[in-house]
Amino acid sequence: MVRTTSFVQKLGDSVKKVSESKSSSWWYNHHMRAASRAIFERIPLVDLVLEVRDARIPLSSEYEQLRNFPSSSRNIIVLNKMDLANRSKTKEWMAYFKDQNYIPYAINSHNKDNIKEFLNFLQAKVRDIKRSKHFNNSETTTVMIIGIPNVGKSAFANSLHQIGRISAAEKGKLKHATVTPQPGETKNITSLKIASHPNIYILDTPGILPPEILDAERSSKLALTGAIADFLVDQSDLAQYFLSILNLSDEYKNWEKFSIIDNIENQIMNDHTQDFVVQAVRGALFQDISAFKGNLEEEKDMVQLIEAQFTTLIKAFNVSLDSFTDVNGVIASKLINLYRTGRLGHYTLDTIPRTCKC
Ligand SMILES: Nc1nc2c(ncn2[C@@H]2O[C@H](COP(=O)(O)OP(=O)(O)OP(=O)(O)O)[C@@H](O)[C@H]2O)c(=O)[nH]1
Ligand SMILES: [Mg+2]
Repeated sequence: MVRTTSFVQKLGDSVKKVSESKSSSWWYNHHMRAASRAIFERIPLVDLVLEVRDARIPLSSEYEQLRNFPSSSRNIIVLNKMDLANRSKTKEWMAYFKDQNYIPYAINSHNKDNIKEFLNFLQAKVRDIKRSKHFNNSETTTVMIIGIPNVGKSAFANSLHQIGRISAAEKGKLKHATVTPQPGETKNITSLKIASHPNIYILDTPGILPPEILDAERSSKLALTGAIADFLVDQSDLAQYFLSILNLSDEYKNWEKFSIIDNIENQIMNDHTQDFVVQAVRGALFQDISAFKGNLEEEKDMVQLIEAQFTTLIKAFNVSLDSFTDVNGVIASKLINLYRTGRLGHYTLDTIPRTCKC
């Protein structure tokens, strides 16, 4: 397999350099170390732990520190951002985790129905725990959300808080954990009430990465999905890595209808929703890949196609060559933004280990 190797290595090397650099103020800094310790101390004290992972990278987004605790029925693996992952692969990953005796749950934190179903599931689980421990129902249950940065812990906590309060017909002001597309946003542990009778509180926590990530492939996937701050990696490297994945997938085959759009520039000017830009980008990528005669298993051919795509995308994104010195950087950021919001297909980047009997 080439395929994505040199792109992976390049990205992985730069992430490794940053993680090794003691001067990096972002990576495993004083605040991350303190938060990691605080979370570690609380794990044995809470009733349930929800380990949020990114459904696009169910293994690479593991919260490694949790390995120090025996896996138990108190731990649930939440595969969040399922709307961005490949749907059938998510089903396979669910089967994999069940096969490994974990309790997995796939979710889109922005989907109210998903959150309602999850709340019902969680309340049933809490009742089971209370029955087995002979607790009475008035006792408060604490559930802690943990995970690496940017997997959607705060978005998930907010949605549970909102829907939980509405279902319980509770009045009063809603709290709000900060949600942003940048990793490393949450700095403190915050408690949000998500259910009454019995009372359930959820603890949102800061995202924690391992002190060092040595595996280039894992680093690249973390960077592409947004768990590592963008300013630490070259955006063009990220975009090249993404294009190498797209070019070997079947996703672009759905975009043929966008490749016959004429007069792109005029239409972009008149379209205020940006939908047209997305269609123009899909159409351009479809044309480039389907017209390419090389062998994408060969690295030099893949590089050649990606270079051609960067040129085509200048027009599709309507980027003016006069306005920017780093045109490739601009194209790269725009492309990554579309990928991360699911508008350039749904990819699950991790593959299931062979040991699985599922
Ligand atoms: N498409 C999609 N986006 C999501 C989902 N959940 C969260 N997001 C987005 O992912 C980004 C990160 O969400 P946060 O909730 O801030 O992530 P976090 O894990 O709390 O991040 P840190 O506090 O930095 O560790 C935001 O742009 C969210 O809107 C989801 O299920 N689907
Ligand atoms: Mg957060």
